[in-house]
Amino acid sequence: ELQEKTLVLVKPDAVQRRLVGTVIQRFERRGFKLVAMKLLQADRGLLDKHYQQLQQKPFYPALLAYMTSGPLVAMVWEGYNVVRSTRAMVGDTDSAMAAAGTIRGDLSMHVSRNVVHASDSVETAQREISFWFQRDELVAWESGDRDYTYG
Ligand code: YYY
Ligand code: MG
Repeated sequence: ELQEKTLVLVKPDAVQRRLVGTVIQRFERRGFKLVAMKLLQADRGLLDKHYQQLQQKPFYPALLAYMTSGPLVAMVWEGYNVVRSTRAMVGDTDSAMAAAGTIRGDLSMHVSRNVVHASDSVETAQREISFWFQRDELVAWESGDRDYTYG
């Protein structure tokens, strides 16, 4: 499925640390196609939906404070196996355990400031994309290198 999509958030710590370009570059260089992107200040309502299954966790208040502390960049990336590949590129949730070579392993040190979000399944991705983007904010375009990216 070449049109599989995933949601990536460049979290507020990464925006403050001027890592937005670095994160985008990782996904671009892998070959994925950017189909939506915006900078926004997330509010509590949006994050409550996004992190629905974490609302009862003890760290949730701190997570909310962090995620609303400044702007973040929301993006949708498209391509073959993009959900699984992106999770592998992002690395372990706990940055302290994340392997070198992953985004978290290279750019961060602590679970509470782990630079990026990426959807964890195709179904989650579809739901998360609908929370962060209107349908008409996704851009369908043909990338010129397609025959050189896929066999
Ligand atoms: O999908 P992923 O971001 O890798 O981890 P989740 O288990 O979905 O948790 C979401 C988010 O919550 C995580 O990126 C950091 C934060 N968090 C935390 O602050 N402390 C924990 N012990 C676990 C997760
Ligand atoms: Mg998650």
